[in-house]
Amino acid sequence: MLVLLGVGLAIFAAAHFYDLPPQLLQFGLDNADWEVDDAIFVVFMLSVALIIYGYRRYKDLSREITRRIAAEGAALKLARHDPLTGLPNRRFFEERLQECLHAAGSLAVLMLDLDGFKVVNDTQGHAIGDKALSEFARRASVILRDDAFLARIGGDEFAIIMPVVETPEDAANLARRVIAAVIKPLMIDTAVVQFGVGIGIAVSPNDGDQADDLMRRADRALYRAKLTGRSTVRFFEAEMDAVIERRALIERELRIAIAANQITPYYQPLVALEASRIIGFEALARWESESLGFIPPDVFILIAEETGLINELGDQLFRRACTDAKTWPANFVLAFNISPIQLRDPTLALRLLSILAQTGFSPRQLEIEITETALVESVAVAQTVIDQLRQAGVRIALDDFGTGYATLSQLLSFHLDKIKIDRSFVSGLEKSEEGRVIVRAILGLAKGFGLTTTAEGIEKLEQLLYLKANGCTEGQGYLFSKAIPAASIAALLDASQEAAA
Ligand code: G
Ligand code: G
Ligand code: MN
Repeated sequence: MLVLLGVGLAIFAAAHFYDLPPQLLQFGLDNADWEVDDAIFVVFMLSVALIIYGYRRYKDLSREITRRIAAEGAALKLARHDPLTGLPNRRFFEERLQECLHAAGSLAVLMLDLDGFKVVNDTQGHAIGDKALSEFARRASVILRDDAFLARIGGDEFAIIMPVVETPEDAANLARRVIAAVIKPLMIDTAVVQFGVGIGIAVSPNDGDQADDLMRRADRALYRAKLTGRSTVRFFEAEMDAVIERRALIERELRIAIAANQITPYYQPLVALEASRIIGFEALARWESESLGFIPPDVFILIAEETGLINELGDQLFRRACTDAKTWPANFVLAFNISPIQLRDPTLALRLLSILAQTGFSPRQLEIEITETALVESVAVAQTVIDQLRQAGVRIALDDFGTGYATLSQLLSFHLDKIKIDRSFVSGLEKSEEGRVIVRAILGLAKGFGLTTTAEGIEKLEQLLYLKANGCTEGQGYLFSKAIPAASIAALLDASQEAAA
């Protein structure tokens, strides 16, 4: 109390000696007849008010500070976590990996990528895709021990740090348990979806002692796992670096080759079996690189697909093929391959039709070859593209029939004109009665639905005779000819006419 009074007096005195606020002065004048008691009382009240005000201000400030700390904490959590699954994100993962690497001993980095996620996301919608990712995160979290660190580092990519491994087998066991937990089908609303997960593993210090080296190498092992098949586990191997570097080299050269128009279609004859006559050609891309030599099409087509170059390359090859095919006999067919990636683009049909118009090649002479995978992957877009092409008079052939996952009803709903029987069935003809039963069944099915058939990969006369006897309409294969350059076609046609005569 005394202290308060002291403070009050001090303020009063100070106000006297220095400049008093005008109101206070007025107050003093108005109340000049006040006793000292009254003055002391006023000073006392003023001091109390001042102290209460100070205290309130202090409380406000400390509340504000607490709030800011909490907000910063939330922002920090947001910056280090993925909002969808609540898992740590890539940044947090890298920080944690750095920390773990400071400890002595061996650790494992596992890179995970869902198999089949894109299809679910595209066909069932993003809401289902989101739920599937959350469910994946939940299942994986459940089976991980406390010391393993799981993060979502990209769309359907996850990563795990196993901070202590005695032997690499520990990491492989963990990977297998994750796969086992993930592949059980899951119900989302009314949809049943099922994924696999590919896993690549790098182990320190053998595969590197730096975070970025380990992550890159686990990624390379993952890339290989994905190529091998669904739900596969692969460890990093030194040879993978070489493969990836080679791939990067091919990709660089491929860009140059496309820009310079150096990839050209070759043409393999299509033969009508009954009449033994060439009725057209399938265009097959060939690339002789100046620096790398001959690169097989399955290698560069795959890279073109993965890099998105396939659309440009496909258009370029198609333009070239139409120009070449215009010089062939008027009733000849040009068969042209379209990859599943190309069929995801809704503008594909319009682009092909405009190239037809520009080159003056008739849509009625064109046969587009698509694979089952394309039909399963992006059904709606594929259907639209196919409808647009068919309306223009283009025929649609199903390539590599029997090697994909399409169901019969899916196949029928696409209104195909032709089935191309995969060469694995043709080479299976002489192997067993089962092989022959399958081919006869396919031919019967096609006939029943009014589809023509081309047998691929005919290499032997016996194969040809068997196919012809069982109603196969067309054939293709080394027995007739491999793919040849455009410039050799005239000579081939002359030779086959002479042979017929
Ligand atoms: O040509 P083969 O000769 O090795 O062809 C290998 C694979 O590459 C086949 O599956 C074939 O369908 C595909 N392919 C060949 N040429 C083209 C092309 O111009 N476009 C697309 N998308 N695929 C092609
Ligand atoms: O996937 P698609 O059917 O488009 O690919 C045709 C592939 O088959 C090309 O790689 C082509 O070179 C190849 N091919 C064509 N005829 C034969 C053949 O008689 N035997 C073998 N093994 N391959 C062939
Ligand atoms: Mn083909």
